Amino acid sequence: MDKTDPKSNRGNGGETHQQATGNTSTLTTQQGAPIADDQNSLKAGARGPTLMEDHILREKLFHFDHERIPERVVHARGFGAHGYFETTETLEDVTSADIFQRKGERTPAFVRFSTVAGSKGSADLARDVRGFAVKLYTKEGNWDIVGNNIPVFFIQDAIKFPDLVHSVKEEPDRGFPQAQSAHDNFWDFASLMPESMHMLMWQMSDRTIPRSFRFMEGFGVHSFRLVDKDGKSQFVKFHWKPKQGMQSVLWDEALKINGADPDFHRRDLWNAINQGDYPEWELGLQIFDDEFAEKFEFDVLDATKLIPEEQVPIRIVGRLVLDRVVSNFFAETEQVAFCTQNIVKGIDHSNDPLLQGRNFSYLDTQLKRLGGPNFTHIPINAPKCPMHHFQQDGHMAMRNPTGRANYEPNSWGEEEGGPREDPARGFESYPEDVSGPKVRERSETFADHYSQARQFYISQTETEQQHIISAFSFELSKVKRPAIRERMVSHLLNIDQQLAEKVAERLGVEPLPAPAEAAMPTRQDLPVSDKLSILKNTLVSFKGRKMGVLMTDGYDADIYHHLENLLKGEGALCKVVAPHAGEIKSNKGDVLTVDEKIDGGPSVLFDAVMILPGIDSVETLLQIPNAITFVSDAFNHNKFIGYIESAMPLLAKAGIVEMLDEGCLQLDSGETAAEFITKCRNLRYWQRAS
Ligand code: HDD
Repeated sequence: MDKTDPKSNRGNGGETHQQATGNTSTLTTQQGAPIADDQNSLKAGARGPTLMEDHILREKLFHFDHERIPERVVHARGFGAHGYFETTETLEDVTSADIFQRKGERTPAFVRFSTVAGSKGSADLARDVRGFAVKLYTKEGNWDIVGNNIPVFFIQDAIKFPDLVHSVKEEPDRGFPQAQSAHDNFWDFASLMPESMHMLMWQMSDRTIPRSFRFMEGFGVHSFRLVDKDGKSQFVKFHWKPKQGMQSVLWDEALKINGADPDFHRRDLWNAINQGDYPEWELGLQIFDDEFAEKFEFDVLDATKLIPEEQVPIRIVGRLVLDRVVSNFFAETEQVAFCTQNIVKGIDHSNDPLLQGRNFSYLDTQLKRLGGPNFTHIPINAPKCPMHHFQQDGHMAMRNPTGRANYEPNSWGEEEGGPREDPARGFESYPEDVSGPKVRERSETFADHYSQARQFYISQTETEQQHIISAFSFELSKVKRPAIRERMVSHLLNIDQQLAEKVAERLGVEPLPAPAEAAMPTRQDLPVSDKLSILKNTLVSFKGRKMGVLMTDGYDADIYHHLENLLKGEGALCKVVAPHAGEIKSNKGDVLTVDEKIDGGPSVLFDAVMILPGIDSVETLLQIPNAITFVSDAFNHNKFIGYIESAMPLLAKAGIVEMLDEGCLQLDSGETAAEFITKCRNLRYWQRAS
């Protein structure tokens, strides 16, 4: 290339982009005019000022300057994927919803998972509720189930939502902390809102640090209504049950994962789908009638309460499969607009005051976020069934009614008159009797704030209870004002004495405060509900999980390949972690590509680990601090650890040789490898923790 050519500064080592990519399409302006030079602006002389005349530069900068849209006011950080919902049981007996009428029918779906508090660029493993929003493109209109991975909510009335969100987000004077509830403002608000106690128990449990989106449940939270073709109605709660089972990480892992891979959850979903390991959830319905609602211990319109599955069993009616990643994050994941008011005939809202407020808020927020009333023209939001209406114009209108008539009724006849109502097919609200004085009041039936919080706590395994105690202690230790800590302890005393005492001890709250004044005493008679625990419901399987194998040159090829094959058979992944990137060579001379250099692949990124140094090269690992923490962290996080004899010096340096337990296994034969995988199916060796 001629260095004196003023156009030689093209980047890519002097190649044009077309040459570098082999792409033959021509770069154009937004107006479609081909561009000859995208490297240099138009100037008066090579060293002179840029000319205003440069329409190509101006168009490019104009567009770039306007690339951002407001992030969601909550749930800003999210990740979406496409898939389908398959009806596995017809429901004509309880609803006229078209999606449930034909067994085996598939309905396109889009799902967005999210955290709540953090900004768009925050880390995935914040301790936070996860959003689980599902858009079902049914043949009779879009139906959105905008849920969370927790079946209850912090507040009972939508009027408190802005306060809740303000309190958990960054404190307004200083602009931090980011994506954390561990600060004064959140706990100040929460401790003044006894109705949040049940949700706080869930928030402080392992539910809020899921291993991945694939391993969490989803809930529609509110009671909705199902309405059948004769107008008869029953209540319903929606549940998504992961076929992969449930799994969470430890808090210490969450903190470390955030450093090692802040995109851990989105990368996991992206990789799983691209590898053909499609995550799947069953849709379960809890259906109950007005009679049950009347006699149930709590108000079914109160979003801080759940109905234990033991009381109303779940009926599985379909499955949701995610089988396609987005092709453009902004176009799909960022622009998708979920709205609780997107329901279809056969489904209806209930009078839950939280839901009623949401039905305003979601539509309203899209106007701000997406810039106008035509956001349903964006492909990800558009129904996939025919739609005809007289709504017109506005910013960015892509579809306007055609023909003469843009109003209704009209007398323009079939051709020109446009769409007409269809009383038989159209949406009908359930004609519930409603009357009452206009009041700003909370129903007395919403007043019990502690009983289900207690039921949740006593339903957990001892390990899970320990995690809850630790989480409360950690979060409240970040609170600076002692009165807030004390107030929280006084609430915990209404939930469980031991829980309160342990948290108080760790916070140095002494003496114990008096229990908080309660509108209703805590019920001691609610039974343990096993379904509320993650660990009591662990699916014994290593499918979809990841083994990290710490290796060096000279590794034993037989052991590695045997393990790798077993993992493949299990539907799990095997990742090579080594002191250097590139390749490593086995004792037989064959070569493996390294997946992670040790400092980029700590054991927190894996579900179980294997330590497989070359016979003579464990010394290399002993010199690397990250190799030592790879082992000690895996042990402290109760992971299953496989090792070969020559790894012993590393285990010794990690301080675990004296403590080797049933969760650690020396592999020396095919049989022991199989035994190791069988152990790994339990996901964690929790006995180590106790
Ligand atoms: Fe909400 C977003 C879930 C109460 C107002 N919410 C949002 C998202 C999820 C939920 C999953 C993200 C959707 C997406 O991925 O785009 N929200 C819930 C659940 C609630 C809840 C399960 C209680 C049961 N939300 C709630 C209330 C209000 C809102 C009470 C207001 C009165 N939520 C919003 C919002 C957001 C939102 C401000 C922000 C972005 C958006 O809607 O599209 O309108």
